[in-house]
Amino acid sequence: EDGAAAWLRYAPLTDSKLYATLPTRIVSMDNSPTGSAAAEELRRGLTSMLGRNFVVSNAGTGAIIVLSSNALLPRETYRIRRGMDGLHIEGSSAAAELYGVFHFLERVASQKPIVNETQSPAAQIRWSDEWDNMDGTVERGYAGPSIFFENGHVKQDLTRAGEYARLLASVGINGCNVNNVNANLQTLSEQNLRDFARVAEVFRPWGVKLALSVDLTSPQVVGGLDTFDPLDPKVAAWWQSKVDEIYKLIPDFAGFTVKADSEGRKGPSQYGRMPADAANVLARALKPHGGVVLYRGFVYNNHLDWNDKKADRARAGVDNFVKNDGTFESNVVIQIKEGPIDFQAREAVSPLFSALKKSNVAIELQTAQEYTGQQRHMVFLPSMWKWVLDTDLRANGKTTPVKQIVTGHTFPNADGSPRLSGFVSVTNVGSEANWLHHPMALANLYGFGKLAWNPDTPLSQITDTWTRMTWGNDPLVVGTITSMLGKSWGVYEGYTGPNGMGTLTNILGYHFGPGIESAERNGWGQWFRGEKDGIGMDRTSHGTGYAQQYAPELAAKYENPAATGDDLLLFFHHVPYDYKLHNSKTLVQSIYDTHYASALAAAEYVPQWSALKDKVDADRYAQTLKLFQFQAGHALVWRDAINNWFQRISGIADALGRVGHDKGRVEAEASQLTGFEIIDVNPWETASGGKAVN
Ligand code: BDP
Repeated sequence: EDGAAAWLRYAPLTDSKLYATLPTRIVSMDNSPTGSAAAEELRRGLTSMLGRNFVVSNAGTGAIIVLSSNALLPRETYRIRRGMDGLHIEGSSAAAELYGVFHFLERVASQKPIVNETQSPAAQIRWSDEWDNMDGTVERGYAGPSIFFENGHVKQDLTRAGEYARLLASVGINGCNVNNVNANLQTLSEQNLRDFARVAEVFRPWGVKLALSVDLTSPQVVGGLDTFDPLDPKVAAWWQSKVDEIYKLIPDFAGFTVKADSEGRKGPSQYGRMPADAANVLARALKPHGGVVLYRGFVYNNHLDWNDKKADRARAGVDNFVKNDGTFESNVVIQIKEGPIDFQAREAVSPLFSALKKSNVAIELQTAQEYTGQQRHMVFLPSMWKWVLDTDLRANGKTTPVKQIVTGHTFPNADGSPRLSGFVSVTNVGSEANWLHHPMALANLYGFGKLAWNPDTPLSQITDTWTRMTWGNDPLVVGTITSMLGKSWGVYEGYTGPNGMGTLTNILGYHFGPGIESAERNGWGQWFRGEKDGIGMDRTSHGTGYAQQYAPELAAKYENPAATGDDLLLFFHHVPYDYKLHNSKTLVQSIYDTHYASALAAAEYVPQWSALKDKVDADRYAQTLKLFQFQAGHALVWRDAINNWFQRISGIADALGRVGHDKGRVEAEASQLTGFEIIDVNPWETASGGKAVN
């Protein structure tokens, strides 16, 4: 198996007693492309899993499975119920029927009983964003070239794009933005739009709507105007006619994603305008067609002054957006990264979620493991996302977990209805057969869909069901994989950057492997201020004041190092290396110990996985084993780089004498070498002994 089927393998069940009485005739009342896709999916899945021949017809009575729409159900809702004549899967729309079918198939694949149930999604926006460039590369993509583009154009063969939409639909994702947020300036050219219509077409049967990233200079670059000032009437007119042109080609177009005034992208600030001015001009053009603008909250200055102790990139979201609160059109949604910096192994939850009280918001999560091991390390990210979604931001002094805010309930519309809101995953799949490179990384995309549908879904349910569908129902397989996934975030955080330091990876480039000092003394603001006297960013009111961007109860907690908690300590405080943690160790000793324990835990994935050798298929077994072996070795590189650096900067030796004295280790530079030279490595801490062979 090459993993292309992901969790939709529909492997034959070894024990199918539970479904023995399931009728084999599927009667579909809905002949729309989506209705037909649902019926065919059901036929295909059940035939394959149960080894009986299921057939689809348009009418019939008796023992049947009926697929039909039911306009009385709420938006995007499905209902599964047993009736006198058989089993009914109903949906408020064809897409909802499809969600019901996938859910039903998932119950069968994971050998769960069929029960009567009605399910609705928690929020309307459930999108996957892909950072694909039109030349076929994928920014922060770790699984090969784009499935959408090549040589500057949309691909001729979009088979994989259609298969991807099926995968997205299977977990309830209803929108997909296919081009990089750093958008090609020609995205909206006539030719490109005709090509994008072909992508929308292969998405359509799966109920996945196409969205596009657009650059705000388009009126100038594509339209030939002399300005892109959002308040200029010519610019507004241009956007309106461009949007009308899009809807002629793509009637179900979802909308635009906008990255502006950030990391070199131009934006409204060029004309002294605000984010709302830019978002609204697009939103007004989209509104008559039902489209939305996802305006990214990721607006910051990447030329900050490291010497300025008040400078803090984390502040940027609130500083830039709160003054616009209440001025956005009703179809603008502010898309906020889960943390205020950039997808680190752990950061505080963005305070912008609770600071915007009169705006629509969505949470942006990153399935692509940019800072979390790039799909060469196993990290089950839903553990992190759940921690974020459950974080109580105490808006208005009340219980307001992030999940309540991003599903529109904390700050509802004036009429009491939930705000337009939701979830966006930056996924970045590629052309490799299994979409994301690491077989375990698929659990992240699956888990994203499940949490976006219902953020209260227990993690254990996500790992259990995904494992059963992906690897089979054998108890040892299920037990081993769910337990490995369950601890993997903590393990990765432990050998990279614990205590809220950030990932401590190479910052100025590819974001992989240890690169501690690369984060400091540059304008990008991903600093942790590791100095002789101590480490951590002082974000209290004595420092950058960032902690005050939270609601008062939380601000008070984060002002105080003891109350902050060890997991985010260095995100908020600059403390000496011998600062005592709640675990009663000094900070630096805890860092040494955590790195040793976590690297060991990563090494243990290898024997744990090896025990499954004959219980999973040989190809995926071997591929995964190699990745675990790599992770085990790379975790050692991480461990030693970080521990050596801490020992040198703090001047405090590891109480157990391990750091810098690795027993049994032979350095390459200590060997007899012919035709090679020994070189110094910069930064020194990224190679053991600071040396490499060239
Ligand atoms: C950072 C990535 C960069 C993206 C940027 C963004 O390193 O490639 O363009 O985020 O989200 O994480 O816009």
